[in-house]
Amino acid sequence: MPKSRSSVAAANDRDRSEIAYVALGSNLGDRDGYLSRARERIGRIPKTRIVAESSIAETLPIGPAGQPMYLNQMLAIETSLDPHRLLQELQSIERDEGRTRSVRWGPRTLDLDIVAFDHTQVHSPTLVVPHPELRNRDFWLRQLEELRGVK
Ligand code: PH2
Ligand code: MG
Ligand code: MG
Repeated sequence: MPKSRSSVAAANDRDRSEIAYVALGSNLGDRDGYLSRARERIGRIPKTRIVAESSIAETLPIGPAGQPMYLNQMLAIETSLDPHRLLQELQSIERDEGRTRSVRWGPRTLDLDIVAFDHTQVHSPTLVVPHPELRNRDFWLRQLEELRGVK
């Protein structure tokens, strides 16, 4: 028997949308270009729209020494995608923008992290939200404040 429309939708969607906070980071190559393409691509994720953009901060690299400075930004998005589906979409954008996964916390062209949801927590082997590093990154905390203040 063919799957009903509702059971197909249930695999990827939630009943209602919610606000997610997505961190953008880049410390290799044309950093502004990577962030700008990331915003453009995130705006085209299905069932998702950008609600607000934080300012862009230049930040000291956390992790192995000798890396270039980062540009970091955060977006508030409204999405009805399931958190793991959203993660897949973000990882696909990272791959398209030349991201390779080698050194932990090493330099990267584009890093997209789900930092928090307004009403959901996730604890799975592939995704933890709120992001475990949120409390340790003052620039994320500031950008999250900025975004929660405007919506
Ligand atoms: N991301 C990392 C490792 N180190 N440092 C800064 N300044 N900004 C980041 O976004 C960042 C980092 C791994 O996700
Ligand atoms: Mg990261
Ligand atoms: Mg990441």
